[in-house]
Amino acid sequence: MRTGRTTTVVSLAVLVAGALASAAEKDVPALKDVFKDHFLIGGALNRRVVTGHDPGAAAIAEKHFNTATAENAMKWQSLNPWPGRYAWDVADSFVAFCERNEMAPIGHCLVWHSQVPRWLFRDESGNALTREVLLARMKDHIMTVVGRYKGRIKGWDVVNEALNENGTLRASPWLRIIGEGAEDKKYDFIESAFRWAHEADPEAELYYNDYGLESSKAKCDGAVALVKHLQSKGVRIDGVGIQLHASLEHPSVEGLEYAITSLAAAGVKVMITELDIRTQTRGYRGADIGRINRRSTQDANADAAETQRRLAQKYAEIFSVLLKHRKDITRVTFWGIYDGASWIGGSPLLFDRDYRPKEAFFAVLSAGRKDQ
Ligand code: 9MR
Repeated sequence: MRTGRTTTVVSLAVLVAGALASAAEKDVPALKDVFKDHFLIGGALNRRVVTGHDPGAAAIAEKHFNTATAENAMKWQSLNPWPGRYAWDVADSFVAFCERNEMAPIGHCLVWHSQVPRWLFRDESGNALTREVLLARMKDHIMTVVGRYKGRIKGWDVVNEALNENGTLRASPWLRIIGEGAEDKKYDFIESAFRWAHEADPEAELYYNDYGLESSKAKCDGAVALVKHLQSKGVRIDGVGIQLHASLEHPSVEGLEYAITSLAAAGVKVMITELDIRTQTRGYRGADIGRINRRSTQDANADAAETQRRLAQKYAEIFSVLLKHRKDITRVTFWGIYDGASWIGGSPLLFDRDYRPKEAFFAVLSAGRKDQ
């Protein structure tokens, strides 16, 4: 059993460690200053950060980021878990946090097949919806959510992860129900989502966001086709987000450059929207959340010095590519702030579990400084 004395000693140790970590943090330059002439720098913020329960992470975000994305708070399941009922608290806190700290807020995400409530694709009797009813639900959701934050969100991930690895559209309920299996209706759900988002907030930028664009040329070509389709219909699309959930071996420089240059050539802004580098060497390593099992990817090697060195090298390589293409890249957002709160476990970010900058942080810093 823990005595009062042990608790005091432990708390003191935690306080001292925290103070040392924040002292170390104070000495380092802010990433947003280092990259200010190139692109915005940001991170995904979770509920604890925006509601004041993780001050260490909030301090890092305030210092280093000039943009932020809601990690989960604006997903359909979080905002609209029951028909007609919305839970705004955390999303409101996210937007307020960004405004207090002068970070451009990014809304994530309006139309996705994941993190959606069960009721969404079924009627009251449990039957599949018709195209018209699903379109009406989508419109209602987009007008409500985008409308609520009108004028306060810099840009929305309007459609997330709609493509397969081979560049065809994923057979999600959105495609199946609204597309009705007809070739000439396949882009309808995407087109409608972008039109309504624009109607709800004409000033907001609108993005398509996906993973694996840097590792599959076919998938990247699919994103280019999607952009061109929207453009041919006169529908606003400002940018494409390359999520960039990387690993110590992936992506190749060539794959990343292919994605950046092909998307830029299609006439949209390119953004890196969910950057992290997976350090575990076991288990499934892609970004398909349906296949992630965190326990199976536990790996003691993630914190080893050798892993940290390789992590720093991979970050340096990625940033050298991003800086080379900076005229086409408007934003780079990390998927989280520090290792302790990453979705993926291991050691994938620039700050460790004690909020201290890692070797990877200094590698990114020096890549930026070389280019100033
Ligand atoms: O980081 C998010 C994690 O907390 C959630 O449990 C997960 C569930 O959907 O979603 C994570 O974020 C995903 C993002 O919204 C879209 N691209 C992949 C991200 C990592 O899974």
